[in-house]
Amino acid sequence: MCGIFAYLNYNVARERRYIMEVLFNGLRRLEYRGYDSSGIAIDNDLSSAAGEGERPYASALPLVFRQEGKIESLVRSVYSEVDAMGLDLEKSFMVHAGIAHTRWATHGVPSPRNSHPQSSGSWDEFLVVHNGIITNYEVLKETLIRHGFTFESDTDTEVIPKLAKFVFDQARGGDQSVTFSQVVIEVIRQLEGAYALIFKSSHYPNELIACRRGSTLILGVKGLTDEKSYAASFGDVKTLTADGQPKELFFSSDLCAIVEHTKNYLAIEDNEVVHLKDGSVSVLKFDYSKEKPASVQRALSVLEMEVEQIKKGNYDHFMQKEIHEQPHSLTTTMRGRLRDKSVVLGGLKDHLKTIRHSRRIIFVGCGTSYNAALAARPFLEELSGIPVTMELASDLLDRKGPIYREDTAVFVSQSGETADTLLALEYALSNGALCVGITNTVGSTLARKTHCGVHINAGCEIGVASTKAYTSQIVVITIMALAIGADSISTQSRRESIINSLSDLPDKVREVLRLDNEMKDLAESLMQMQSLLVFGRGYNYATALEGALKVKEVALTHSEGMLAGEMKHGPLALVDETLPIIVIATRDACFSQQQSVIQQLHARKGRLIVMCSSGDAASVCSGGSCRLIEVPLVADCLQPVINIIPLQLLAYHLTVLRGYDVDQPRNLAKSVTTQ
Ligand code: UD2
Ligand code: GLU
Ligand code: MG
Repeated sequence: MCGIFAYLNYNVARERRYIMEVLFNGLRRLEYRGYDSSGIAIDNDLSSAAGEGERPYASALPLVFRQEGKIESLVRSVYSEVDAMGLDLEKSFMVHAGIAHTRWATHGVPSPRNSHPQSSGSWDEFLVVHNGIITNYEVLKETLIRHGFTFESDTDTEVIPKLAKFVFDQARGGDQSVTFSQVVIEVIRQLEGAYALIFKSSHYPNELIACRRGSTLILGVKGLTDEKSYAASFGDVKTLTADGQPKELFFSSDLCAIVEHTKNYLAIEDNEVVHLKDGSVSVLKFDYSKEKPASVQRALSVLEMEVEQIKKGNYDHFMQKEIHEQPHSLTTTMRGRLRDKSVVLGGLKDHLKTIRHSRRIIFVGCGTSYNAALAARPFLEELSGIPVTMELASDLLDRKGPIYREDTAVFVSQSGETADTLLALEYALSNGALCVGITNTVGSTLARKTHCGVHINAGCEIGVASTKAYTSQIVVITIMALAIGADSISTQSRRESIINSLSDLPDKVREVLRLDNEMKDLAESLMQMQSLLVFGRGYNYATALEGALKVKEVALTHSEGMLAGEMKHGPLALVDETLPIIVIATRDACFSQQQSVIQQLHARKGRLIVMCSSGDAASVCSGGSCRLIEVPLVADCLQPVINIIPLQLLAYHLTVLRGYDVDQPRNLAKSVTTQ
């Protein structure tokens, strides 16, 4: 979670103000991931020497700015500080390395002192930005304190720059010349835990080093002389060599912050150390068991993402944009995957046989991703005939629930970086299960560590509350069920009818989105509520859970999704004239049971809102008064895709009306990369 961004311009003149703006903008692009504080480091001028004693290096002193709260408050404080110190913003640099960070505190409260860049001490000889957690920081800290270091923050991160200084001083003390990458490799040898790191050092001016273990980090390369794509040439050579050509290099925690600069990128892998120096990029692979890291050849990829995907366009919020984008995102999810009477999933076709022979299919996920799997589960059971069980990743880990070699474990995660899901994946891999990934993020840890899988291709999702990824996940799992069941003759006509419905789905989604104003009205009438219940069953049990989760996440209102079949076993006691209850009663095999639920709620004078299929209004609400949400009817197993949309809209409008932050709800982050 949280973010890293860095910008290095080489052989091209860039003014200080421009460099700062590129860094700020990078952070703004990463804002959606959630954070509580931020910071940047850029270079000062050579002549100025603030601080005590003699400067231990010849290059310019870095300037470090850190602030708690929103990025805009960092921006304001940086400009007022540089103004106060009379720093020349028009000063131009032919080469300059700047780093930036948004922090999601794991060790130490959000405060300027605990924000990153973290420093090696006075003179800021080494500066580090870090995403993740260093699990052995306490022992490292003790050792460093014994060597005379004093710590200023409560973070785990601070040991990293201090360790770098320690390694550097030791090598220098022994009169050895030591390269920046040698220092960094020596440092990461000592680190345990998960990290993405960028190092900046005044001993190695205008160089940057990035490395990762477990957290995503992307390098972007933009050539400036000609239109030549580095993607074409980089693959052939060991490194992107020092060709003297002007270029701009970027590091970022995800592609969203890079796409506006360049489409040439490299997804850095675990234990790779990427060194930017004199306009060259070299990649070293580090191995604990070996003394020396090996230089590796990596090819740049070309990004298939457009800048529009990361802008709000005509919408007020990303969540709103993403809700309304669903006809389009579902179309891209299905693109190339539906044939006339069959489906194709390139990522699964070689594994279908193994899946069909597995003794059990286990879905593993958290939050919305779990709900998406739950929504698609009945159809997968129907078509595969295999028992399908559901696991919340953290609970599976807590229980160490049994997983066998004969199992297929399907991991669902929008970001592909959800810590709990990744740990559950490690666990399932070690137990020998076939591991399948379902994710929105190409190059994510989940995509790389699973045996096979499917990308949902829903496009960048920026609102913290997942909307379009949810519906695309359901559709992908439904297509997966069709692929697994494709060898059975008895279900042929059922499969064909679902494939037809899938093709119509984007249009039906367009139709249900027209309820926008009606949902705003409903939100107004529910403004004062303390709590909301949502009852669903069958295909739409998941809709109840997910609808309630949306209301909780963004509208910050207590809300529970419940299995309607459980109503009489407790929840009925809550029913009175004030508590709003949404009952999902669209047409499917459970319709008559839901009708009887509505009758019983009427009998207790419940405050009902009924979601029904268009045309069913009169029949569902015969026994008393209720508010209706009429939605288009689609195939039963696809109805959850339609039914969630009014609830997404409701949560959205409630949030706006109440004046809360839609895209970055209190206390939540987009990708939960810590346990
Ligand atoms: C691939 C290409 C797509 C297009 C298409 C043409 C990628 C990412 N996709 O899409 O751009 O060229 O072929 O037919 O290049 N995988 C995992 N775990 C996961 C998700 C995916 O192992 O969690 C694997 C999967 O098994 C496959 C690869 O990643 O080997 C790509 O998966 P996909 O779903 O993008 O595949 P496909 O054929 O739809
Ligand atoms: N563990 C580090 C800290 O608390 C980094 C957290 C992050 O990923 O932003 O400062
Ligand atoms: Mg989520």
